[in-house]
Amino acid sequence: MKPNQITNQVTTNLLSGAFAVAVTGTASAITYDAASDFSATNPSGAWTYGSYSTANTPASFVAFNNYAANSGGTGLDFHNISGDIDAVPAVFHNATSGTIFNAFTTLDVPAGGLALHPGNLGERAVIRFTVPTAGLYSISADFFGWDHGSVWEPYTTTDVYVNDASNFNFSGLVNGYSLTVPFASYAGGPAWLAAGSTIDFSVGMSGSSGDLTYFNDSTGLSAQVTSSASNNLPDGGTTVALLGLSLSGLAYFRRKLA
Ligand SMILES: [Ca+2]
Repeated sequence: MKPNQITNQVTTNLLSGAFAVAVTGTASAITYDAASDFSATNPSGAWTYGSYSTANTPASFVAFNNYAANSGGTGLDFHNISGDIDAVPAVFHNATSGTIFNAFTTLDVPAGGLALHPGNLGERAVIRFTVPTAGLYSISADFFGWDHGSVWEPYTTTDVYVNDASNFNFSGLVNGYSLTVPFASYAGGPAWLAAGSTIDFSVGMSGSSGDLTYFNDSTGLSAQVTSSASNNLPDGGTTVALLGLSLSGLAYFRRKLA
């Protein structure tokens, strides 16, 4: 091996090393968790808290404009509409380290729990995820009945939806206390979503055809949206792949010169 061949081999290894670091450093999945990401600001990152003014019509989404920490002394932090006499529709969160029992005399919220409550006019409470970068995304979600009720209604009775433009159209009913309804309509792997498109997790007041009231309808939500690792590479990885080919070609060219 000639000295310049040794130099070329070292250069190739260094370039390969740099390439490997570049891939490792940028290609990681990102999970957005609605509950752990909960914030006093609205919107916050990828999440916006609000409601539909028209039943189950995503185009009618309006962001909440009021935030109340420790609402009513319950320990729950609320996003809702300023001046709303019932304080609902709302999205709220338990940031304490323990379960809050009997909040407003009717509901239990575990530590770190996130919940939605519909409005008296049929407004759906909504947590909206806005896609930050075009690419592949997967979703997992569970809805929970967290209201043990009162004389007005015995427990959570809500209809729940996960909607986006084309990939996810899940609906279910939460009829009961301490009940889990999993997001179950999408299990085919990640779907491609455009930047700026939205995924709505929403809760309405009617858990069954016979229930048309919004009383005691607090519904928990655990929701995670995960961005595939390739989303974080330039052009979904295409540029980096071409860069790798280019470096290989450069090394070959230098060897030929030697
Ligand atoms: Ca209801």
